[in-house]
Amino acid sequence: MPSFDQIVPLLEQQAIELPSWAFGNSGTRFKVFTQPGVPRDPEEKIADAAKVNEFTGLAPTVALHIPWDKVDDYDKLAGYAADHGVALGTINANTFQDDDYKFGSLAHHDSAVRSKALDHMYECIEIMNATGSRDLKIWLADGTNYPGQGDLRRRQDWLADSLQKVYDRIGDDQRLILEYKFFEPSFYHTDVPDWGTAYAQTLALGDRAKVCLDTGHHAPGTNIEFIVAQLLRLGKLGSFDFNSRFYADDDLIVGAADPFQLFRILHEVISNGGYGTDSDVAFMLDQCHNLEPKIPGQIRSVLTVSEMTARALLVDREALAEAQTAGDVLGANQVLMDAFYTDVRADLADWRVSRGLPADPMAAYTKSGYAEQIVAERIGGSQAGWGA
Ligand code: PSV
Ligand code: MN
Ligand code: MN
Repeated sequence: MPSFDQIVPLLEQQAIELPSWAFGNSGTRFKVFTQPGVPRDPEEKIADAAKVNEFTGLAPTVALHIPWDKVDDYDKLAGYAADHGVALGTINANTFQDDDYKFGSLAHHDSAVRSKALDHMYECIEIMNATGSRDLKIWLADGTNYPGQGDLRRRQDWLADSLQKVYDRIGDDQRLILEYKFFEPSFYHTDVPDWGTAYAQTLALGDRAKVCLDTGHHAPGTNIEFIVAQLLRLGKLGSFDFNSRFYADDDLIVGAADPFQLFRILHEVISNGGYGTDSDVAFMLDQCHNLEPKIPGQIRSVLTVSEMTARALLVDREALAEAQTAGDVLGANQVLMDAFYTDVRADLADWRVSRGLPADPMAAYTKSGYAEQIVAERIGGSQAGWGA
């Protein structure tokens, strides 16, 4: 097994993007719980995300969701982010919170609605041009609730046509990232339900169209790491939305439900060229904290991603390949498990200190007094938008 020192240069290449909406009030379909001190505007969300980066050194960019993070001046917002030591990242489109989108958006049967959704995508591309963002992430709530409600095949054609128009607008250095989800809010069919559909749709567009894998968007029991390996093999894994789930799209803290699954995913990422500065796979969190405080929730998640990445980097890949070639089932499995069971927490704490970061980011955040400061300063925080 490699030593911790050997993996440090690779660990240093890790960057995890934070979602602006993780810092606002959120809840379930039954109740949105408000928390004192939550951000009232996009600037305050960025300030909170910057705190996560300040204490962990792992989260240098913040993803925006439009229109939740709509502002008049995106140059100014990018400047504000830079002043706080972070940059603006992925722009997430939102065609799911308007009455016109009741029956869909880019896959809608009515060309007038598709056209309205396209205008939103174009607006997002304009924002990307202003913020310097590389990725436009599209998740669609499009689908139907009852057999017969929609024409499954024609909706794929409408979707393909719409996506082509969006793709034609993005710049040479920009990417269209299509996120799939097997159900919800539609319960009979969803227009982009799985990696195969996202792959087929993005393949038709071209090299700058890729797939986003949200770890909460699969049926229970799905082998997600297999999908990771397959998409990497096909050159189509664009990004991750990390979160964890027990049942459906629970959007819980990363690794809370199944840290071993996270390790297995990261093992495939690393083994198949999806990790590090040479790779263009983006790591993002997509969580909504209903019960726990927002900033510590994000700190916990980025630390867990870092911890599982370290363990996955420790896999002795030569020994693994040898055992696999020899048909040594138990030996191969042992190689993986040896890395997974390695406690890297003390080494990671030392590594953080060597980079001028606190050994224990959570404790340092608590001690900083920032939580008390925002409670005192901010009255009437805004809603995340999701789960409302
Ligand atoms: C949809 O469930 C999703 O995962 C998409 O990424 C949305 O943009 C996000 O959640 C909103 O929270
Ligand atoms: Mn997501
Ligand atoms: Mn989701």
